[in-house]
Amino acid sequence: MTKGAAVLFNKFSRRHLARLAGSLALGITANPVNSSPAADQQTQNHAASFPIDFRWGTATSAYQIEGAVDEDQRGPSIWDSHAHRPGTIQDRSNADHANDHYHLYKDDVQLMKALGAKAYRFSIAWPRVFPEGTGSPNPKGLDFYNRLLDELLANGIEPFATMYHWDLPQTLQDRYGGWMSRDTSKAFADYAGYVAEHLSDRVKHIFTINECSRLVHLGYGIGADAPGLKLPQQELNQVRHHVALGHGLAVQAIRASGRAGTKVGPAENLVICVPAIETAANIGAAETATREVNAGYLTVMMEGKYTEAYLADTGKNAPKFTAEDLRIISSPVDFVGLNVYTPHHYVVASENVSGFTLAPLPASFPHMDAPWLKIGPEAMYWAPRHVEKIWGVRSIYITENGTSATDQPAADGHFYDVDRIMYLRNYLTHLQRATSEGVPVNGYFLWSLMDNFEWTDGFEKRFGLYHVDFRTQRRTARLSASFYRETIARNALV
Ligand code: GBH
Repeated sequence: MTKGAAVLFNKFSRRHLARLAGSLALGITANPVNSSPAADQQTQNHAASFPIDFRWGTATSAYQIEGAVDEDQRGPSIWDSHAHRPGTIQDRSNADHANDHYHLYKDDVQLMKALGAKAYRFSIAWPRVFPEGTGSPNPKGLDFYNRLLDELLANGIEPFATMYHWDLPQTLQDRYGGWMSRDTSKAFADYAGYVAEHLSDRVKHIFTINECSRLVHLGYGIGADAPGLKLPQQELNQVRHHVALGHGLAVQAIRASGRAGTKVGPAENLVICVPAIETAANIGAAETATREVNAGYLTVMMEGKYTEAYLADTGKNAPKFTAEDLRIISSPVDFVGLNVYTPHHYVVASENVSGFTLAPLPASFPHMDAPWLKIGPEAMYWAPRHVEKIWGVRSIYITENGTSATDQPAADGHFYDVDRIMYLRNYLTHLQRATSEGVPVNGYFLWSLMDNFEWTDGFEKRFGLYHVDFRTQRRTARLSASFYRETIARNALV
């Protein structure tokens, strides 16, 4: 399959690639499509305008790609149970096999290499390393990540590891009710420390938890995601607190057990508040809104306190916590990871008590291949800019950005996912705006390297630069893979 991918790249002519290069520059030139040598020149200039050591990568997560759920003593996770429960997954699928990355990881590293990507964000499956959640580690589970790391490094790709991308060991759900108990927060820290101790000779950047808010809201609030619970408000707020606590405890454990210089931070889906019109008043209001709407997540992690409005809103249902908890939650981090897909709110300054109005989105607001995937490229500017401005964060990674799309093979067999390219080009233009203004973004991980198990959407939503045929496991480069190689990755070579 690796060969197949390379062949496909070669079928796109230089002229074709030059045109692609010209189109990335769309955001900064009035003269868009141009296949003359000047277009190549523009690309060079464009690329050079990202910081020289900027990390360009792709991203995946364990349960979404690995498969091999019963191999080498991996324990069951809450997502195995959830996906096998009737009625949970759109296409009635599960990730028992998924992309079979557990066996095909070497080929998949070659896919990254073919893109020219120099970094890779993946997640470690807790139930492979500790099948029971706690207790005895499973050396065979850890060995998979040893092999993966060695393969990445041998191919010049820098690994960035996420400790928790939602695949909680089922035993911890059974024993503690998962994140309903702070025993799970502690177990998470023990696991994270163990992994850091064994892998931080090769992994220098570690993310704690992927998207706290999604796992809390969808997993314990509305029950769509694993573990499929619909908790009353107080218990839900307590889960949120335990997840934040798990993050903080893991930061401390990774520092205590990892090699000196190991860097650690969260990978959050910040609720992004965009100023509807860029006036000073609206920008200020958008910052105020960002602090409030993220109160249970990034705000408490950065500030070590829940905002007054959050405590007032939750009232008698507020989480129970100690001052010590808040100190742990706000343990200093080395960077903040941000998953940026969509603007969540457009903000207008207001005279009301909060100082802001969240504008309702008209039904006409455009979106990509899912109603939640609203198209607002400026979210890619405002997310990191707010995080720097509000909390003084000095290092930011875009840990995910991308879109699903419905392209089918054309008559010539190629996947022309021009809508994905449109989406990426526009978001990247705003990322460039951020870095060129000095917002300290150090890297970008495109979601996703390849189509994979998209949680409750099953295999129906495809986010990959590579198309995957899940019957044959054949990977085929889409046009967006050429876009990545010819424009995005070139910057890493400047
Ligand atoms: C990320 O979440 C995940 O980290 C990643 O694993 C996933 O594959 C990727 O994005 C693509 O979705 O259906 O109306 O309830 C992205 C943020 C927040 C997007 C919750 C989906 C559900 C909206 N997600 N949202 S809805």
